[in-house]
Amino acid sequence: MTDPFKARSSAQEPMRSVNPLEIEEAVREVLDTTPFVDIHTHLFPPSFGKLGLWGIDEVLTYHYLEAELFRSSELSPEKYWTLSKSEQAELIWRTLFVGNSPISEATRGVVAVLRAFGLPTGPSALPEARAFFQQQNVESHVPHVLKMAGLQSVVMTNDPLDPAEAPYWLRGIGVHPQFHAALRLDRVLNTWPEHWQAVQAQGYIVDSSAGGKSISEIRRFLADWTKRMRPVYMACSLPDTFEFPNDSANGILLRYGILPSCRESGLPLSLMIGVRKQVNPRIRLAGDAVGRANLRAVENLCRDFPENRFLVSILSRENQHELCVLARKFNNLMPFGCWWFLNNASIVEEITRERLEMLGASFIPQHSDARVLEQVIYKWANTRRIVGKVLVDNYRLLAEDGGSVTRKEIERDVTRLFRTNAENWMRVDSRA
Ligand code: RAT
Ligand code: ZN
Repeated sequence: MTDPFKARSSAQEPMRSVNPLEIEEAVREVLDTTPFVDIHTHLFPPSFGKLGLWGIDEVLTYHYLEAELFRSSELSPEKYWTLSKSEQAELIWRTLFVGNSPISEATRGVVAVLRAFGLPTGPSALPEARAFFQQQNVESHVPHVLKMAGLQSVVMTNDPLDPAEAPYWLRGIGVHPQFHAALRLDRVLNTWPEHWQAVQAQGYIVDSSAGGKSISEIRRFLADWTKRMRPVYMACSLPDTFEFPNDSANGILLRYGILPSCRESGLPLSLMIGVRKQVNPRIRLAGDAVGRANLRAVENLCRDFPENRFLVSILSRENQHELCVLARKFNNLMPFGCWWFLNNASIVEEITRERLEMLGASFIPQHSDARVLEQVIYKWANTRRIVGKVLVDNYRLLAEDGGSVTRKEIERDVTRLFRTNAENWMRVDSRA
C-alpha cells in the first residue's frame, strides 16, 4: 500500500510535467518497472531439455569468454576442446577472473550474474556458485530469471534443419507462453548446396540448384514449419558480402521462396547482416568476425518489396548511420539491437543516441542474443543503464527547448521502444 501522506515527487505523477531535475529518477523507475520483450536470443524453455543452457559452467564457457581466454592463456584451442565442460569453466574462471580483473563487458557480466543471486564474486566464488545452480529446479528457475531480467518474453532461434532441435518440433512440442519461436533459415539461404538434401529428407522435392519444383516445395516447407512452430518472424544471418538481387541459390530462394512466404503468413523477415564466418575455425563458435556490409541490399529489398516487413540488425559499427537513414526512407524497415561485437557500453550508447536522434522511438534498441539463460540478467541491466542515460539526456534537451515531459510520456516511449515496437511487428499482443 502506498502511504497517502507521503510526499510524491513530480517524477511519480503520471500527467504532471516532470521537474527537469527529476527526469533521471523518472526514467530509471520506468525502465526498471517496464517488462521488455527480448527480440532475439538463443534460449529455449525447459521442455527442450539439454538445448536450453543455464548455470554457471555454461555462463563461463560462453563463446564471448572463450575468445577472451585465448588472449590470456597459452593453452591451444585444440587442447581446450578436449577438456570437459567443467574443466573448461574452471580454466576460464582461473584465467579471466582470478589471474586478471574481469573488466571486459563479457567478464563483468558474469560478476553481475553472481551478485544478482547474492553469491560471492571473488576469486574463490566458483564452488559456491556451482552448488547454488545445482540446487535450482529448471522449471521454476526459468521464469524467475526472466523476472529478474525484467523480461516479459523472449524470442528463440529455431532452425528446422538442426538435427538436435527438429525432432522436438516434429513430435509436436507445446508452446511456452514466454518463449516465442523464430524460424531461422541460415542453412536454407546461406548453404543451400550443403543442405538441400536435408530439406529433401523431410519430404520436399528440391534440387541442388534450387530449380524445378524447388521454389514451390520450399514454400510448402515454410508453410508446414510455420504451422508447426508458430514463429513470430523468419530470420537469417548473412555475410558482409550479401548482395540483393543476386543470381545464386540465395537470391532465388529469397525472392521467390522466403519473401512470398513471409507475405502470405504476414511474418516479418529478420536480417542480421555482416558476419564473416569462421575467420579462425580453431576457436569454433568464437571464430566469427565482422565486415562492413553493402546496405544497398537492404535498400533494394525495402523498396522492391513494400508488402514485406524487415527487421534489420547490422554487425558493423560503420554501417549504423546508413541504417538509420534507410529507416527514415522505408517504414517497412525496423532497425533492432546492437548485435554481438556492438553490445558494449560505449558502442550501444553511440548507436542509441544516433537512432533516437534520427528515428525518435520508432526502433528496437536492443536484444540480448543470450545463449545461456542467466545472461539476460546482466545484458538487460546493462541496456537499462546505458539507454537510460541516453533517454535522460534527450528528455533534458527537450525540457531545455521548452517541451514538457510527463511520466506518462516516458512510460509510453519506453514501452514502445522495448515492447510494443516488437509486439506490433511480430503481431503478438501481451495484453491477450
Ligand atoms: O552473438 C552470438 O552469439 C553469435 O554467435 C550469433 O549467434 C549470432 O547472434 C546469430 O544469431 O547468428
Ligand atoms: Zn544470435
